[in-house]
Amino acid sequence: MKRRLSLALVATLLAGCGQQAAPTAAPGTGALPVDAAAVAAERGLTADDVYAAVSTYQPSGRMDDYILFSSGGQAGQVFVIGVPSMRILRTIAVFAPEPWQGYGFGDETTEVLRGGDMPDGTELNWGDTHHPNLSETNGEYDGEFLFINDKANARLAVIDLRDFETKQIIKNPNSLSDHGGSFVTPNTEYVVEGPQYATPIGWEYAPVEEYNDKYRDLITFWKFDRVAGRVDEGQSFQIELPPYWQDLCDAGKAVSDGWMFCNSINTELATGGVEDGNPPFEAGTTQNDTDYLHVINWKKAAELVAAGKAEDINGIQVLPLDVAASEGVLYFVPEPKSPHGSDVTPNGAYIVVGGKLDPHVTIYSFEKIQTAIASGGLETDPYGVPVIPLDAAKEAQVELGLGPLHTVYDDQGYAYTTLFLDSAVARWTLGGEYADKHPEEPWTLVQKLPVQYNVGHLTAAEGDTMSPDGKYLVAMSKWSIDRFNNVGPLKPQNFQLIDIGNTGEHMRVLYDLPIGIGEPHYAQIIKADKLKALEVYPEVGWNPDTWSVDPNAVLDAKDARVERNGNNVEIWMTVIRSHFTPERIEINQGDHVIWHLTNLERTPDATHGFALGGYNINLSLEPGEARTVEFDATQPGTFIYYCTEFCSALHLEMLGYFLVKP
Ligand code: RUQ
Ligand code: CUA
Repeated sequence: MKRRLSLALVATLLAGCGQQAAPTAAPGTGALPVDAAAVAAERGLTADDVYAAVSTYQPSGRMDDYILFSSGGQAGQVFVIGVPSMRILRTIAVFAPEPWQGYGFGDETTEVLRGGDMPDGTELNWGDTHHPNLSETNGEYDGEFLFINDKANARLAVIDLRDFETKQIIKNPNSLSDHGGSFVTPNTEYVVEGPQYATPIGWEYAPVEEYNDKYRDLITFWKFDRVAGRVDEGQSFQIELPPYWQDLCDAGKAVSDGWMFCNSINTELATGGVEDGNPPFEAGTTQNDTDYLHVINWKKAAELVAAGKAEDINGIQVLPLDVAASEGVLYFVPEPKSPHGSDVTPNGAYIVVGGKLDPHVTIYSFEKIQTAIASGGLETDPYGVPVIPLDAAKEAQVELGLGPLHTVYDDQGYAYTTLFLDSAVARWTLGGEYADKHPEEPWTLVQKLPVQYNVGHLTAAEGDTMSPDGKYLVAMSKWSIDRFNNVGPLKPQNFQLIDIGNTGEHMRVLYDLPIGIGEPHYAQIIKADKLKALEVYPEVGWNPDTWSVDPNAVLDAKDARVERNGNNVEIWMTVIRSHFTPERIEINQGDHVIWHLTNLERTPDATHGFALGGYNINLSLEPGEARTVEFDATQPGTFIYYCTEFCSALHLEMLGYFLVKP
């Protein structure tokens, strides 16, 4: 119901929200701005609108309580957003070149990007990012690292949250498609990359007719070396899985620590071919009433790999399917129907699976799964994997509505599930040890909140930890249709901030943030004070990749120089407001150029750019940063390098001539 606001009502609302509300105070003194009520009335804002506005507005200079890390979808990047203001703070370049960060335009960041190329050298310059995961210690976000997968090419990236920069991209040597990643184990022992569409191992050629025998999926456990801040490929392993198209995964925690849970969407083994009269994929993959929740004992798998039960395929240890099935690593439980999210509750006791084509979420009990495994006598699927009957593992089913996808949790014993087809978020109650936390019956639907529209994932404050915060959800809606000004047929996505902590029983939408830079999937929200990002690099001459002073850094402008050795020209350059030293460089066509640049600044935000027009070179040098560019001077002529950041009043004068003599 929309109510027009009276001035008195606004005053009451503002007073109720902790604002100073003295309608008689003089303007400009910080007391209640009576004209704010007039503005609200004139703009036709309802009481709900004013509540939403005062819940999210941050005065200039006030920081947000939470930081949201969102996948950037096909943009290939990560977006960083403040909550509750929903201000976009930053993009982190990951799988695609990003000019304003100088990412992928000549310096060492290009090597990071190229580290994810195909084994034959084919360059990959984009990614389809899906699920960012923050590093965890004892099941809590620790604010140190962020991981994200690329579904299009089966890759994983590592981002260091000291400087919010991508440090490593790994191409999966045996998979070409992933989806259930990245998900971390509770102490970030492993970063998990779960598969999606099956191919032969190493995506070798094999006719589709040989699908059942030759095509496989692989779940990858990338060993994370926290000290190095990199994945250690040599300590990582994979488990061979049937070609069932595993989908989303989640790691067990507390009681279920050591286990991993992934669902799957094609136990039908459909292979498409609508042009040959076969059922199309969408029909072929939805014939069965159930698919299989995969229950994986990763600690056991790691032991078997260490005991030599795996084989090396393309440089990584692969645990064969028959070993996984016979040695207690892999079990299946039926799950209805074309499932999607697989989400472990904060206490690790339950796994919630959304049915997608079923109006229920199904809740599995980890304890019941263990009992069924211990009782033995399980039948197997055609690949020899033991199957636990659904009834033996099921704790409850809750009917929520159409298209349940993903579930997150709060601190009050509620779960929240997105309903894609209903365009709604459902709040429902957990049972077990959560039953006392809320007044309602366990395992019941409490409220459905419409969101706009076709919501995919949702994310909760500290939601994937063992102690979620409640307070906020962000629903990540795929369609925005009529929510924003029309910008043509390609519409933005719509991130909707939802209040779940301050309004009694009722959820409500507080804010719509259009995302016109990709179609994000998942996001995570961390308490802002857990992040310990640097203001400036620790010392002048800092190399962000080696995390130490670069041997080629120039710490003083008087040491700037150019040296020639045959056809090799090496330049040591300093950068500071408002000049490059040197300002003239003359070389010969065909010279090989190695150009070291050091930003001497210590002032926060005193970033300089370095653009070399005509040579596709563009760097961003943050305070203290040292970078090196290497290229062949193939084009003769008079070129200009200049600073791309408006760093000072004399920024336009910050340039130099690069003369290449024919
Ligand atoms: S998946 S919503 Cu990776 Cu659900 Cu997209
Ligand atoms: Cu440095 Cu502009």
